[in-house]
Amino acid sequence: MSLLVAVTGWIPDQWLSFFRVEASGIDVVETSAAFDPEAIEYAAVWKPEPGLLARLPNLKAAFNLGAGVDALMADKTLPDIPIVRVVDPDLTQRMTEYVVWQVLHHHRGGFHYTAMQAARTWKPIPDQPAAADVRVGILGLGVLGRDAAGALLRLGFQVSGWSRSGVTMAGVTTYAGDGELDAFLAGTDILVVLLPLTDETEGMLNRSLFAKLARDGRLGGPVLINAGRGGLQIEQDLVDCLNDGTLIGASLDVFDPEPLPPTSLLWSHPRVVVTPHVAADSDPRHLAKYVVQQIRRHQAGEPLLNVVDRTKGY
Ligand code: NDP
Ligand code: OXD
Repeated sequence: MSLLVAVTGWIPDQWLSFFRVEASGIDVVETSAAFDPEAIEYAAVWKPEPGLLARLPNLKAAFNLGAGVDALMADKTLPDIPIVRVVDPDLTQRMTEYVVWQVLHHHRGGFHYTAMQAARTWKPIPDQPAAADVRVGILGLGVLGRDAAGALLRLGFQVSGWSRSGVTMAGVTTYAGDGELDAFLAGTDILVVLLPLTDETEGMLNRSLFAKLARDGRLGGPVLINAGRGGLQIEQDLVDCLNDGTLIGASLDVFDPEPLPPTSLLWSHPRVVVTPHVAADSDPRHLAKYVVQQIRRHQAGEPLLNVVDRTKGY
């Protein structure tokens, strides 16, 4: 029995070495060397070449080495096998760090103080709002959204969340589905986006949505933080809304395409923080363990955990 490891854009040797440590008794193979497609029963992948999995006739399950499965779902030849995504406390913690970092940046006047330091100017923001005065709305109250919500609540922010099913969480005002989206947006000063990219969510971060965010908040206007996927946002709308004050700031970790082209206006926009899709990196040490444990469960006849719902696309 073999496990195929195929990662695009990451360092394959690093992943292979951690898998080989964890997977005693399992033959770990890679795409750059010859392998027998019939021997592969499991695959651990990140953005694999489309069609690769369809060429493995005995594949029993594929493990996506990230939380978001959009790249895999875009492969129209994907075989009808369970697709398992990452749910990992280390990745979750990293995302919560990113969200807290960026919320505090906007809440505490990060752009202002960076500019004032560059100008050697002592200029406090008058009447700094308290966290309790600021409403953070999380679009996507899943594994990552709920953890970030918990950390923001502990900091004292007012937190709300939007999901498809209306999942509830103590201390968080929750909204469900398209019918409650406008009400959610109307009560949000800082919009944190932790949604998957699906047919339903693609392009939803557009001018029409930004215009529905609260304009009566203590920060002087709404802020966008997107760590979900770049395909959720319409980049031109974002730039225009930042320029005309519909948004007063943004933190963006994800783009379409990635890497963000050097010509993008987002790089140099004075009210934008750009990071290169690093909000929550997948750590090979943790994920090799996670995948191999799941393979052993599956071989013992136990159900796989965190299987993607192919009809919902996440
Ligand atoms: P989950 O599947 O646990 O959560 C997704 C949330 O989005 C759920 O609350 C779900 O609602 C909601 N949702 C999905 N579609 C809709 C819809 N059409 N309408 C309303 N709500 C919807 O995912 P995770 O929290 O683990 O991850 C979220 C995303 O974060 C990933 O898909 C990935 O794109 C991104 N990500 C980015 C990283 C980075 O480094 N920038 C790292 C890791 C992930 P419901 O609860 O009702 O199903
Ligand atoms: C993920 C990611 O989905 O890295 O885990 O974006």
